[in-house]
Amino acid sequence: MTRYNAREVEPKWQARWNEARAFEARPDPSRPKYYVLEMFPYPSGRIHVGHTRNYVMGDVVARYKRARGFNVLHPMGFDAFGLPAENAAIERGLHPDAWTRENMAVMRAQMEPLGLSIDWTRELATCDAEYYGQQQALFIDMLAAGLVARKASVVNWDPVDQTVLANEQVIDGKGWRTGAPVERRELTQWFFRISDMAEELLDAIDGLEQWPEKVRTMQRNWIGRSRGLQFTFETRGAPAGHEALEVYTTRPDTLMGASFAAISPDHPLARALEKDNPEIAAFCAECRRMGTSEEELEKAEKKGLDTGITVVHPLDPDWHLPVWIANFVLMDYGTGAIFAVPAHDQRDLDFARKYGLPVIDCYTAVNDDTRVTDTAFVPPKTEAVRFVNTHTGEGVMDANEAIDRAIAHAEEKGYGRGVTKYRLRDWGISRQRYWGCPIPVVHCEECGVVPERKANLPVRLPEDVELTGSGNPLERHPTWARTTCPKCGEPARRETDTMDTFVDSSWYFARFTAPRADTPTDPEAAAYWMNVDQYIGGVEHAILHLLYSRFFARAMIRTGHLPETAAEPFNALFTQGMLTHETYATRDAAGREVWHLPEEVSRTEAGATLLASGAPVEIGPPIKMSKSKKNVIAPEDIIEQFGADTARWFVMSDSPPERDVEWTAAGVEGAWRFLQRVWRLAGEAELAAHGTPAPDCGPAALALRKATHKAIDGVTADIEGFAFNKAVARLYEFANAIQRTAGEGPDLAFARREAFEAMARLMNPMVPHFAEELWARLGHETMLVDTAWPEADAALARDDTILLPIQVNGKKRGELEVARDAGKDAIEKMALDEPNVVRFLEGRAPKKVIVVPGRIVNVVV
Ligand code: ANZ
Ligand code: ZN
Repeated sequence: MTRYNAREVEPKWQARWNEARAFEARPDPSRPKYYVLEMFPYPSGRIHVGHTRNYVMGDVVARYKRARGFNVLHPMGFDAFGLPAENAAIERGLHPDAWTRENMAVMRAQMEPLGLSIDWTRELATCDAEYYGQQQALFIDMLAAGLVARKASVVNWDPVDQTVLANEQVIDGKGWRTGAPVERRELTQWFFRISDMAEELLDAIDGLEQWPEKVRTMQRNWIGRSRGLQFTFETRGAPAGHEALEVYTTRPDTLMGASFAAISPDHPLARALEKDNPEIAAFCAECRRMGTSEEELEKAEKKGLDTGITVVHPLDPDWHLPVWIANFVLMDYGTGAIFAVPAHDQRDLDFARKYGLPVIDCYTAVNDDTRVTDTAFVPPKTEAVRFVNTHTGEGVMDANEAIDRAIAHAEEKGYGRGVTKYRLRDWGISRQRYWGCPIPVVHCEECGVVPERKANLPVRLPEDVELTGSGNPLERHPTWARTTCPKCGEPARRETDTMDTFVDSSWYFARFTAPRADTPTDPEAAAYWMNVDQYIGGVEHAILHLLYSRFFARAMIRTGHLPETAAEPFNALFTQGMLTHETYATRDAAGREVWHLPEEVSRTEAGATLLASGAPVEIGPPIKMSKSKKNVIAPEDIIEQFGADTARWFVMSDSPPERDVEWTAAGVEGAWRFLQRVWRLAGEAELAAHGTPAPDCGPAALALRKATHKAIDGVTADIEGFAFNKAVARLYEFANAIQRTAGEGPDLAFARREAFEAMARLMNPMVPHFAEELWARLGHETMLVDTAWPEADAALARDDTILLPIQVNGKKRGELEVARDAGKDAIEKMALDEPNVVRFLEGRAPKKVIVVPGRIVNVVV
C-alpha cells in the first residue's frame, strides 16, 4: 500500500492542466460566465502562507463554479507601481523596474506550485507600458469627458523628500518615511472629479446586497452626506471684499448658542489679513506646518487667534461674535468657516475654555437639566432633548426635528438655505514620483495644457533616472520632459507628475477581460465578462480602493469603455480573515526583542528554544503573519514537506473564511494525515466496476449511500455560502462514515465506489491535485477539471426522521423525533406519550389533538 506522494503527484497534474490549457478563459456566449477575482498583489518580495489564503479561497470558488458548468475567468496580475520600488532603488541601488520584475518572478514562482486555476495568459503588471499606456488613453478620454480637473489645492508636503504625501502617509504630523514634520503647501494638481459623483456613489451602496455590511457602512461614512444650513454673516471691520462671511452648519438649531465664529487659516479672509498683519501671518504659517488630514486636526491641540473682526448674529443685529482663525477648521469642507457652539461641540468647547469664550447651552437632557462644563452635550440626533435656548421653539424634541425647523426658519426669513454636503473630496492623483504612470499631457506656452495624442501613447517612463529620494526624478531628467506641443508643434514640456498608484488598481479588473487589447478594454469582451461575480480581498481596501473602482467603472461607462451594466463592477465582495502565528523572541543586550522565524525555533508543549543555541525563547500570542515580526511560514517549505494540497486544506479549515485562522504545525500535520487517510481508505476498499447499476442495498450500504448524498448536499451548500471550513468539516465526517462502513458484498462495493467518486469531486475545489489523483485511481481517464459537480439524490440526502414541535394550548412544550413518513395516528399517540406533554395534561384528557404532518402537533386541553 503506497503512501500518497504529493511531491510527485502535484507537478504531474499541474503539467497536465497546463497541457490541456484548462484555465485559459475564452468568451463563449453559449455558457454562463463566472468571473472570480482576488485583489492582485503588490510585488513587495516573497509571499508567505498568509498571502495564499485568499488565493486559495478564490480558487475554491473558481474550481467549484467550473464544475457547475460556468465559463470561469480567474486571472492574476501585479499592482506593480509604487514607492517601495523607489525606496529599494535608493537603498540598494537597484532599478525600480528590475526590483519589481524580480519580485514578480519570485512571487509567480511561489504561486504556481499552489495549483491555482489561474489563466496566466492574462497576467498583467501595471508597470507594463502595455497597461499604463491604456491607462493614459483612459485619462485622456476622462479629461475630454470633464471627469478630470486641474486645480490648486493644499497638500501635505514632506520637506525632506520634497514630495506630496497622501493623508495616509502622514503619521502624527510627520512624513511616514522621513519622520520630518509635514508642512502644508498649495500646489496645482490633477484631480479626478469623484465628488461630483458623491450622491450617485452613496445611493448605489444600497444595492450592493452581496457586500459585507461593515464595508457598506465604511463607504457611506467616507462619502459622508450631511444636511445643514448655509448662511452669510455680515462682517464688521473686515478688509474690502470680505463684507460677508459664509458659514456651513449641520446644527442650525443651535444658533442661539453661538459663541464665536472661526475661519480656517487657509480661508481667503485669513489670507487677506495675513498680508499686513505679521502676527496673523506667523500664526497661519504655524498652522500650515501641520498635516491636512481631518484625523490629524482632530488630535492636534486646538489653537486660535482673534482677528479683531466681528460678525453680526443673523437673529439679533446687536449681537456681535468675534471672528477667530482656528487650526481645527478645514478649508476644504463646507465653506471653511463656522460659528461655534461650545456647549454642543467638543472641539468648540476645548477652544472656548482655552480662550475664555462663552459657553451657552441650547438644550439639556429631558430629565436632567445639568449644564455643560467640561464635556460638550452631544446626544445622537435621534434622541429627544429639552430645548431651553433656541429660536426653533422650546420644548422636548429630537435634533432632527429641530434642525428641520431651523432650516425652514432661515429659508422663510431669507438669511440662509438648506444644503446637502459631502465629505468626499475630489481625488488628487498627482504624485511627484518616478515609479508611476506618467500623466499624458503637455504644457505649451502658447496652447496651455494639451493632452498628448493617443497615437503617441504610451508616454513611457525613461529608463535612465537618478533616484535620490528627494524631488521629482522626472523633473530633474535632462531630456525626458522635452517634447513638442501636439496642437501647435512648438517645443513644449511634458507633465512630470505621475498618477497615484490607486489609479492603476481602479480598473485592472476591466482590463483583465481583454488584457492585450489596443484600447483600454475590448467592449465585446467586457460585455461578456463583466461584472466581477465574486471579488475577494482584505478589508484594508474597504474604503479607497473599492470607492475608486466604483468611480472608475462609472467613468469608463461614460467614456465608452464599459457597458452600462458595469456601474457597480463587483457583484459580491468577500473580505477574508488573516492567517496568524505565534511570535518568537529573544532579547538583545539592551533588552530589546529580537524576532525569530518559526523554523529557527524548537517548539514543545513546555516552551520554545532557539535551535542554534538552545537559548530560551519568549512565545507571543498568535498575531497576523508579518515580515516584521518574522512569524511567517514560507509556502515553499510547506509544499516541500507536505505538498500544496495540505496547505490548501489547512487554510480552508478550522475558521470561517472571514475570520482569522491560526497556523500551527499540529494543524498542518492533521491536514496531511487526513489526505493520507482518504488515500488509504480508497486503496483498501473493494469497489464495484464503473457504471454498475445500483443493486438492492442492505442497511450498511444504504447508510453509506445516504452519507454520500448528504455530503454532496451539504458541501454544495457550504461552498455556495462561503463556509469553506464547514465543507472541510463535513468531508471529515464523510470520511468517518466511509471508514465506519463494515462488510463486503456487491451493494457495499457499489456504495463505496459512489462514495469515493463523490469524495474526489467534493474535495476537488480545495485539494485539486489529490482529487485528480484519486479520480484517476478510480479508473477515470478524463480529468476532474473537466468533470461536472456531483448531484445529490434528494431522496437519499433527506433525513429519515424529523423533529416536530409540540404545543399545548398554543405554547411550545416539547419536541418529537418521528419518522419522516410517520402517519397522523402514530404521531398523535407518540405526542400524548411525550413526558412533557403528560406533565402538562396533569391527567386530563385532551379536547383535541391537531397534527400537521411535517410541521407541528397541537394539543388542546
Ligand atoms: C454649528 C454647530 C453646533 C456645529 C454644534 C456642530 C455642533 P459634520 O456634521 O461632521 O458634517 N464645520 C463645518 N465646516 C467645518 C470646517 N470646514 N472645518 C471644521 N469644522 C467644520 O460637521 C459639520 C459641523 O462641523 C458644522 O456644524 C460645523 O460646526 C463644523 F452644536 O456648526 B457646526
Ligand atoms: Zn502649443
